[in-house]
Amino acid sequence: MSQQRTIFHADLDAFYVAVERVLDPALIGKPVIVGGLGNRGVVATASYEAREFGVHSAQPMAVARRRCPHAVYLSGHREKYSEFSKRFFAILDDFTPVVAGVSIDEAYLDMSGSERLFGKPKQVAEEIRRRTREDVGINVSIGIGPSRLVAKMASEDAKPDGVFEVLPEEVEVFMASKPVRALPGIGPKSAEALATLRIETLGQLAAHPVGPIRRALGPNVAGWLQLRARGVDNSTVQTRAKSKSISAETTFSEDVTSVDEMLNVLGRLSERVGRRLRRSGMHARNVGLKLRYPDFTTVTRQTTLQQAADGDDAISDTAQALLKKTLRERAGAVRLLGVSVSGLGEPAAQLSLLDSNPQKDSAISGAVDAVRGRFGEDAVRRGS
Ligand code: TTP
Ligand code: MG
Repeated sequence: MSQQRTIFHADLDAFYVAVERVLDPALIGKPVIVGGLGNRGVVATASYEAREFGVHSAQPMAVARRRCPHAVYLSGHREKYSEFSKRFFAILDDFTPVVAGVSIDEAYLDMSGSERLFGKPKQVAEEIRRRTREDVGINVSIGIGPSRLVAKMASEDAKPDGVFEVLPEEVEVFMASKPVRALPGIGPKSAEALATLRIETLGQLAAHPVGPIRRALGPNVAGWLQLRARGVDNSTVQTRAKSKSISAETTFSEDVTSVDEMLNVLGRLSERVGRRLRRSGMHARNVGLKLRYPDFTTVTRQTTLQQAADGDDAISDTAQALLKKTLRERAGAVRLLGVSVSGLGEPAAQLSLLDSNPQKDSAISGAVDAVRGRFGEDAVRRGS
């Protein structure tokens, strides 16, 4: 028997429009269409208000203008979209090392076995949604299922701005009622061919004798499609290549003035970064601090460690020293704090004979990770 898997499919809602609305809140609530505005332009995305008029992605802009003449039309800000995308993926990285980005606003997460650490899948999904809303300013919908395929289809039902979970025992019923077009891989031509066999739903597709389907769609895909129609999908979530830095940051709902509180927050962010660093099996040479003042002036600084490390103390001591230095130059309230590590590499082999002993710090931090793994995030908070 194979291990039960829990896969998330996270997809930002009307992504380009959502970014435009962060940049210009006056667009909220209005039909907004982003895309090529020239004669031969196409729609990149339409807000849900515009979709009600039959506007959708990849549609010729001329058609959109006929269907929804009163919409706001924008050519968009490409650079901003990748910046927001990065921030979204940084949040996902906090929840599992197994994240596969499949487009600018969409990713699969393998959350199998993470319940001990984070809670029930639905709670975790709501937490991801909350952080995305607060840190990126955009709604994300999340589908949960025992495979990538089911998670992907569930996220369609989650939209907009929701979570939809399909439990393993619900998969068959969930799939059966869907039209064949809902299955990724079945386009208009395949749907037409299936319609001639009176196959409209995935349930009908799964139950139909395979012979006629082979003749309609070809011998190679028929059996595979029937399995998929029942929700069978064993593909794994393939992670991106190892990233070159790891970071965590937080934007405060109210600006923070107390230096003690800032130091505390840096401690917690350092633990988060440290945990991910140790999970990656790498040691970091540099520790960085990011600080944003209420007027949005943003300062980033970094220190190179004497010796590459992966312990919470090395990270948080360095980040806290950078904070003190930064505040000496400009004291005042702070809107955002972040901690990062970079210069990642394989751990050095020999033990340090210096006072600061990264291996010892690492061993303690590793033990803390293990306890957290068993009892949850708040079980252990290291004293400083
Ligand atoms: P999608 O996630 O497919 O669409 P969306 O985020 O706009 O809306 P939703 O997920 O709520 O249904 O695509 C993400 C972005 O990619 C989209 O905002 C714009 C861009 N895009 C195009 O430029 N052309 C396209 O044909 C599609 C589908 C998307
Ligand atoms: Mg999207």
